[in-house]
Amino acid sequence: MNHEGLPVTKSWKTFFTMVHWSLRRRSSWVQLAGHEGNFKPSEGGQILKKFSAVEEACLAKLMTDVLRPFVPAYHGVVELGGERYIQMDDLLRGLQNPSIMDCKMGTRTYLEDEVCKGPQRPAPRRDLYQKMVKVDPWAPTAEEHGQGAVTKPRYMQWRENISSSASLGFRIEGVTIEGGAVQREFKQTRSQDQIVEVFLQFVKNRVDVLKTYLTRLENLRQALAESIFFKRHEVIGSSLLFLHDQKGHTSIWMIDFGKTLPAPANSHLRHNVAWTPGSHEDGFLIGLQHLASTIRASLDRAEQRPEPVPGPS
Ligand code: I3P
Repeated sequence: MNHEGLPVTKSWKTFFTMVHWSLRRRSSWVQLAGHEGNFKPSEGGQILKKFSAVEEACLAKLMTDVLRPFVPAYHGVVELGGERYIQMDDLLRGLQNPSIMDCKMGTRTYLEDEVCKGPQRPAPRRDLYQKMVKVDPWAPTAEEHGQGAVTKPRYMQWRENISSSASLGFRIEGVTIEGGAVQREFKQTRSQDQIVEVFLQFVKNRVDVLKTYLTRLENLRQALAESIFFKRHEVIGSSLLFLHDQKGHTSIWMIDFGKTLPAPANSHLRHNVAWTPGSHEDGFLIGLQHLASTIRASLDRAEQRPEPVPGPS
């Protein structure tokens, strides 16, 4: 439970996965979404996302906040087949073969509650151990190897450190270029230089797209500085979704609020300082600042490269 008495539900596979399906495989969308279980199509350019009280509370508040232009429009809760869903705008509506990048924001990607100490210590998990050794067989300690399991906070902190989350306050989760296959192999994409190369492939060296992204990020920064919502919430596991298409539509959206919780009443979140236990700081603005400098560096490089970067799609 959080301070408002809402149950904290798990965040889901990203919006990014769902929106990709909705475009690429329209005929099998329902079937695929059914398998996924968290999304359903809806009428009139909207989508349905499985209900989460935490996310619903955030979207409802965001609709009256200065951040509203940066969030998919929320249209309330609907019930379908005995399940509740959050209805919101499909951000890909009207886009042609869009390129999409999901950047998970923050220096911390787990909730403070997930690091309980003492008798409530989180149970070691075999699945997370297996994911860890797949990336780096040397990462687990001798004890973890012995157990064949690691705890979730340990796994999440390791993920933050092998990627750019810990150092830059954001990381690339997935990319699709012009409607191509989803690329997810970014777990060890850590340095700004590596990320610049991904951005250049993502935008196919387009200076105009990078400039529009930079302007949108600056507008977001200004809105965050004024936002009451942002002052009062720790934003964990939320992403910025970068979208552009061949017709020149370019935008950035804040998505995934399943782990965004109201901060305790007496806390004054700054969002630009390192987390210490109990501080509830998320490092969101550290990520925003590094994203802007990464895009600026990409812009500099794109201006020096006349030819489009050969992308993987
Ligand atoms: C997952 C990722 C998710 C997290 C999930 C991790 O790791 O960090 O954010 O879900 O935890 O396994 P990876 O990206 O390496 O696949 P939450 O954000 O909901 O915590 P889970 O295994 O408990 O679902």
